[in-house]
Amino acid sequence: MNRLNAATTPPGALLHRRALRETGIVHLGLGNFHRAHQAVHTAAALDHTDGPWGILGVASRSGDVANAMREQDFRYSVVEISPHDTRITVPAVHTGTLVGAQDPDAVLDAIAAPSTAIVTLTVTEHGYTYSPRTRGLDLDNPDVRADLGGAPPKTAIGQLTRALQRRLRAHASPVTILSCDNLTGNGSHTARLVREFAEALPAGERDELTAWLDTAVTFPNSMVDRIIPATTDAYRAAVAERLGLRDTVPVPAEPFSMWVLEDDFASGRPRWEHGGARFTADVLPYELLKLRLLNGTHSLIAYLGALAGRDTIPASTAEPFIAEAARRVLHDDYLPSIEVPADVDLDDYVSQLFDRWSNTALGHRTRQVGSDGSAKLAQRIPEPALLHLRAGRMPQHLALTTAAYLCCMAPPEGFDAGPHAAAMADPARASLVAAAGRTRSAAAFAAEVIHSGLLGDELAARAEFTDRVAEFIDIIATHGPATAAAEANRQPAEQR
Ligand code: CS2
Repeated sequence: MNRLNAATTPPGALLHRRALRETGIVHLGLGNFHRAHQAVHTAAALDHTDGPWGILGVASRSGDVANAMREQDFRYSVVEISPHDTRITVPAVHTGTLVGAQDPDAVLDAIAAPSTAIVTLTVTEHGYTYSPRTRGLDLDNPDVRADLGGAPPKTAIGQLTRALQRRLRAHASPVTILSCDNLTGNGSHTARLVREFAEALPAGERDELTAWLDTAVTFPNSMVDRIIPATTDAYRAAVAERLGLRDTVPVPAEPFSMWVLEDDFASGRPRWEHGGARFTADVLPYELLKLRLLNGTHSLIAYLGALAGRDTIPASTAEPFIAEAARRVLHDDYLPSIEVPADVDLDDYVSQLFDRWSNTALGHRTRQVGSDGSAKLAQRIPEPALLHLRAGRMPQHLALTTAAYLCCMAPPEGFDAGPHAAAMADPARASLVAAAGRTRSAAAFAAEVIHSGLLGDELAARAEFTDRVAEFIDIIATHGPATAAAEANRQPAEQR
C-alpha cells in the first residue's frame, strides 16, 4: 500500500489547496492535540485567505512523529470520529519538523528567524516548569537551572527565552508567543514564566531582554477545546480503508472543536476567524468555562471510571453513579465559580459536554485523562474549592476528585485500584506512593500530600477539605468508588 505523502494525498481530503512555501509559525509540542486542533484551524483559515503561515513542528524528545511526518512530506490525516460518521482530512500545513532534544540550536534559530511571526505551544500543563505553590518558575527544577546556566535549553520556557534573546540580538523584530495549553490565563502565565527566566539571567543580559519583552513580544490568552485521544492501530486501519494509503501517524479527533483567542499579535497572524476560531477581548471567561466544566469534570469521570474498572470515558459515563457524580461536580462545585460568557447557551453547552463524553466510537481512555493529575488538578480544583470553603460550604465532589486521584496514584493498602489507574503516568506518582508508605492512615496521608503543595498553599490551609478527602479515601478503599460517589451525591447541594 502506498504511503501518504504530497503526491498521493487525495485532493478531496485536503483542507486547503495552497502551496505553502513560507514558515511563519514555530510550534513547540508536536503531539496529537496540536495536529488536530491548531493545524486544522490554520488549514481551514488558509483555505479562505493565503498567507505565509506554514508551521514548523518541534517535538520535544521523541523523533517518532517528526520523522514519520518527514517521510510523508509533513502530511498526516485527521480521523474525525463520531458514532454515526468517520471523516478523514489532511491539514497539510506543516513545512518542517525538528526534535528539540536532538537539535536544540536549530529550534532557537527557527524561533529567532525574522520570518517567524508566532510561536505556539502545546507542551501540557507540566511542560511549563512552574511551581504549583507559587505559580512562578520552578527554580528548584534541575532542567530549569541547567537552562539558566547556559546549557542547550531543554525546557519550553528555557527554549523560548533563549530564542528571544537570540532574536533580540539578531534583528529584534516583534513576535507573538501563543500558549494553547489548558492553563488559566495561559498567555499571561507564559509571559510571567518567560519574564522570570529573563530576570534570573546575569544583569547585562537581563536588562536588555526584559525591556524588549515589554515592547516587542505579546502573549495573548487562548482557550482551546477538542477531545483528541492517542493514536491506535484502529485509526491507521481507518485511513488504509478509506484513503487506501498507509499513514503511520494519523490523529483521531471528535467532530467538535473550539478556539477562542485574544487578538494581540505583534507581527500578524493567519485569518483564523475564517478557520472557525473566535476572537474576543477577554478570553478568561471562556477559559474558566472550559477548564472547570469540561476539564474538571473530565478528571472526576476518569478517576472514578478507572477505579470502577472502566477503560474509556464513554464507558465511565455510562455508569449511572459516575454520570450523577459528573453532573453534581459540574453544577454544584464548578458552575458557581464561573461567569458564563454571554454568547454561550449554558444548557446547550452542558448537554453537548455529556454527548461528547459519550462518544463511544472515539474511545478516549480514562488513563489518558487521568495522567499528569498532579499538574492538571492544580489548575482545576483549588480556586473553585476555596470559593465554596470561604462561603462555609464543602465542595463534596472536588474532595471526591482529589480522593479518587490519590487512590489511583497510591492505592491504600489492601485496595486494588486496577489496571487503568496503574497505567496513568504522573511525575508525582513515586512521591505519592512513598508518602502512602510512610503514613498509617488516610488522614495522615492526605494531610502530608496536600501540605506538600499538591493543590497550592491556600487550599492546604483548609483542614476541613483535607479531612473530607481522607474520608473519601477511606470509603473508596473499604467500599469502592460507587459507595464514595453515593456518599458525595447524597449531600444535598444547599448543605454543601
Ligand atoms: C482532558 C483534556 O486529558 C485531560 O485532562 O481533560 O485533554 C481534554 O480532553 C481537552 O482539554 C478537551 O479540549
